[in-house]
Amino acid sequence: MVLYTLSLLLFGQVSRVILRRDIALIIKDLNDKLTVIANQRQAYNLQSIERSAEQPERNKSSSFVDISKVFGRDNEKDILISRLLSENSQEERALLVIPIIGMGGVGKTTLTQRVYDDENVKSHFEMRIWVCVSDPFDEIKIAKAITDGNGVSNSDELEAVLQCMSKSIEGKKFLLVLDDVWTQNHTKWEQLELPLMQNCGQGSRIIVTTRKEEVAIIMGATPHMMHLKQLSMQNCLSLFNHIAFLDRKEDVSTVFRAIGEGIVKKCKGLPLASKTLASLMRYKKTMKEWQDVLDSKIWDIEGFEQQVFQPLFLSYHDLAPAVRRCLLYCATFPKDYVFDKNILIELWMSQDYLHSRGNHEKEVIGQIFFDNLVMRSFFQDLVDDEFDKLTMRCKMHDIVHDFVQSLTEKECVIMELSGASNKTEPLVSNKLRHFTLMSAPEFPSSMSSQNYKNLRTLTTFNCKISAVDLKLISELRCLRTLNLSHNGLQELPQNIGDLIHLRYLDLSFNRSLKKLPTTLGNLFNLQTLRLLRCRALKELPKSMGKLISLRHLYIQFCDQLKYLPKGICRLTSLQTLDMCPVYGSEDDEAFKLGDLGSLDQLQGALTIKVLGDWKDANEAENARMWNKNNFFIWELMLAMRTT
Ligand SMILES: *[C@@H]1O[C@H](CO)[C@@H](O)[C@H](O)[C@H]1NC(C)=O
Ligand SMILES: *[C@@H]1O[C@H](CO)[C@@H](O)[C@H](O)[C@H]1NC(C)=O
Ligand SMILES: *[C@@H]1O[C@H](CO)[C@@H](O)[C@H](O)[C@H]1NC(C)=O
Ligand SMILES: *[C@@H]1O[C@H](CO)[C@@H](O)[C@H](O)[C@H]1NC(C)=O
Ligand SMILES: CC(=O)N[C@H]1CO[C@H](CO)[C@@H](O)[C@@H]1O
Repeated sequence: MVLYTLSLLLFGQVSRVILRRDIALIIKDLNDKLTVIANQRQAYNLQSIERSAEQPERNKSSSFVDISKVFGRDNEKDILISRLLSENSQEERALLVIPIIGMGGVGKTTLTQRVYDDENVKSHFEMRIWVCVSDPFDEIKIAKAITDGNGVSNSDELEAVLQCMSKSIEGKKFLLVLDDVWTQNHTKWEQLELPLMQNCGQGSRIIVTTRKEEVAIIMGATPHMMHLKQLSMQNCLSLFNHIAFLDRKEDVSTVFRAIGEGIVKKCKGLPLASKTLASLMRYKKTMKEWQDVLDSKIWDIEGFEQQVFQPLFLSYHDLAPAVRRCLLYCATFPKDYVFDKNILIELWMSQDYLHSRGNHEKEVIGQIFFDNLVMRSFFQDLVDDEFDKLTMRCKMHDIVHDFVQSLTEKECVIMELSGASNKTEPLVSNKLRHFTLMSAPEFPSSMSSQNYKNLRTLTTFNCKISAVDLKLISELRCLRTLNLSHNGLQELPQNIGDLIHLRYLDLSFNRSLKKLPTTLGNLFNLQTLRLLRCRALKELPKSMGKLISLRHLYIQFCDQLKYLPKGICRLTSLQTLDMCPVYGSEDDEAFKLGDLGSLDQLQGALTIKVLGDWKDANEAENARMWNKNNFFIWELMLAMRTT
């Protein structure tokens, strides 16, 4: 926390180190108390917190309960819908702001989501827009989100962005959801509200969800606010039972119901708390385990919002240590981030959090850990990926995110830089291991200092970095994970090959990146290389044949790649190869379709792209021969020239 305040005082350019002070303090306080209690656990009954399962549960078949099922709130839903649809509101203004106020975990977002997806609501509005706002309130980001794809302006000038926004909503009856708003700065709100008000169609509505009534006040929307109260005991219990007893036999579960009721009382009407606890109890089989949770001393800890953090703590402490680490790693991502299961597993692997057991590959262990976190409700909103059927996407509730961030405040720092400044001197503790840089035009010059020599992860989000300094790279000797995707990189420095601990490298979406240095081949620990949509990339270095640890190579949409280096056929650990360009010429340096045969670990989908002057299409037919277990050719793209 000291970190947060100091960086603002001393170095004005850091617009935020993302961590909300109040919540972090509460969690720290809880954590301290919990540690004290744990130290006295002989005297108390805390075994259930302390003892963590040796191995995580592995029951995939039943892991995905429908925890999105909603109990209660029908009344609130009807009221909200009628406010959205009513045309003859006494309110004269075209734009009506409806704040929904309630404590964290009470279900504001869930209620809003239900209303947002209601068929009547859908057909009533010409446009529906959902924006996750969080803290801080960034007008430019919000305005851009509202504009979305319509006449996007690349400018970061507030005026220009607002104009663009005004145009995109002009005369339209829209429903705008601003989820999780914290700002109490009237000016900031006004800047956004005025153009919305002036340009919207009659009957437009804004729903604002927030934990603070002050937010509704600065919006001048108090007459329309809705207080979302805690769920009734009955509904909480139904929710709890729905999850906790899902796959138990009736006669068994009745034994537990009484204890369950006691546990639900501790949730004080918060659906998130009930859900978290229910997901924990689902895997507790004995009466004693249930009683231990009910009698846990953690319930005696007093404090603001403790109702929602206590269950999270219980559930967290019950995880196997290895799974805990994987959960905490999520603190390196910004709020509202949409996680991709496969990427997450590759990242955990890069940090050496996954150890293969028996004949299970690390990826399988990662899959088990992921399921485990889903089962415990640490992740939510699970959906299959629209484009890639082999992975899944999910999100993390913002309170869970607060929770993991506060447990890692010294190790993980997310820093957002404002505007054009490059002189920032971020304050870094020597415990810093994972560093996420957001919205920076380039790496702050201070990064080439000793402070970062212990970094394990360096990630950029929404940055526009065009060059990586040799000196910076030379400092990052311990780096395992490097994400430089979505920047404007032209090239990589030669000494990237010195980062011999690197296991995960993402350079995707850098459209100007023409080639990779030969030294890349020195990264003999590298497991994942992501080069998606590097559209200017003409070839991969021959030295890639030395990347003997490589397991996942992503090169889809690298349109200029004509062939892969021959050396790829030595990468016998390779499991993922998403695209294989083959060029129809007798070049010995080129990887041929026949070479696929030596990669016998390959799984999943592969696009084969056949380019050039192909006289003989038989080779293409050969590709069909590797139709092995787990491996299928997704698409055979024949781009033969017919001239
Ligand atoms: C998984 O769940 C099913 C259904 O509840 C149960 O029959 C089975 O024994 C469980 N398997 C393990 C390994 O716990
Ligand atoms: C409120 O927001 C405006 C516009 O961004 C800013 O200039 C002002 O300093 C902010 N006021 C406070 C008290 O933060
Ligand atoms: C920082 O920005 C200034 C201009 O704003 C520029 O002259 C200088 O070269 C930059 N420093 C670095 C290290 O990029
Ligand atoms: C890497 O950064 C990009 C945006 O800069 C982001 O979309 C992506 O999810 C990040 N990946 C990881 C693994 O952090
Ligand atoms: C310089 C350059 O082409 N940068 C591109 C890198 O990739 C991002 C995301 O696709 C583009 O927005 C940049 O223009």
